[in-house]
Amino acid sequence: DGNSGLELVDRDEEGVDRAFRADVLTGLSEAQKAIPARWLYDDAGSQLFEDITELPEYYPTRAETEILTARGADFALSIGSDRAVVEFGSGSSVKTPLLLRAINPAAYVPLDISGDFLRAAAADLSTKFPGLPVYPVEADFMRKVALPQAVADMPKLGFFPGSTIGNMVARTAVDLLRTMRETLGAGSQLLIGMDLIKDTGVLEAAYDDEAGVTAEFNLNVARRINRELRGTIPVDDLRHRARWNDNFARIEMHLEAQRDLEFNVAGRAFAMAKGETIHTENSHKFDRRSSAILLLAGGWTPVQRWTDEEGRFSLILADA
Ligand code: AVJ
Repeated sequence: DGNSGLELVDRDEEGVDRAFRADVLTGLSEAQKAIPARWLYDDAGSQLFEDITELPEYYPTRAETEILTARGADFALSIGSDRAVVEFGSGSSVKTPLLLRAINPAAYVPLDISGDFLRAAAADLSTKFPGLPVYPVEADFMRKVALPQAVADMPKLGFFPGSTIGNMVARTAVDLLRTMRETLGAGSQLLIGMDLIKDTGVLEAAYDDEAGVTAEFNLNVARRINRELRGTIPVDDLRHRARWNDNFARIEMHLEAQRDLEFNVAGRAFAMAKGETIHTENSHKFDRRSSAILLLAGGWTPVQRWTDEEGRFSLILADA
């Protein structure tokens, strides 16, 4: 958008995001076409995701908020008030105040790749918690982040809500958990949200709602390709699909061709046969054991685990 001082996106002479183009051209050339889920979240996609969190079928946000509201006293006991809270991806404006109110930390460090999101979140938090030192950092948290000097000597609590870890395949998730450990340092803790395996009908409805908001969210990535990469994808001939893959314990979102299609993206030609799909997102679900194994592989030892009343979602506290 040009008005943030530091631009983390690498654009060519025409303003095209190079990583976006490379990911799309590579992904559309594979036998199972696929586009990495991060590209779903442009401004329109981020707004649609906010709308998703309020759908009757989409339980994760409400379930996690319930835990954060009900378990505040537990968090205070297990975490203490001397820590700096480091939030990975500070988009979630509703959950953070619940945690901060519960544990009353020494400082708050929101990390986000979007400077605009970051400044908005930091300003909002400073208003709600006038005495809390807030040190926003514009950074890609998939890499090790140098934290501000002001929190160098404080023990850290990493906060990674929303089951965002579930968007990653295991090896990427493990890499991220290890990177978080490097960012936070020895003696740190991590509070991480992980959505739970449940009835397939409930899961599939959460990702294929009656109102069609998730369908719009999914189709938005095709619209984005058309807009930003000179694409000619006939969006009206794609259909949103959400299905449970039991072998990998994940919901998969796909865009399915409703007829044989031919289209161009960034000057290259692609074809889809009727019924063929573009895989656009994974949302892995966990149980007690699989969440523990993932955390342990990432260098974190789970020490406490909370779920909502209905047992739909978990928040796990782990030690570095
Ligand atoms: C933001 C990744 C946690 O997987 O539940 C919601 C994204 N996709 N509906 C999720 C999403 C479709 C969401 N996460």
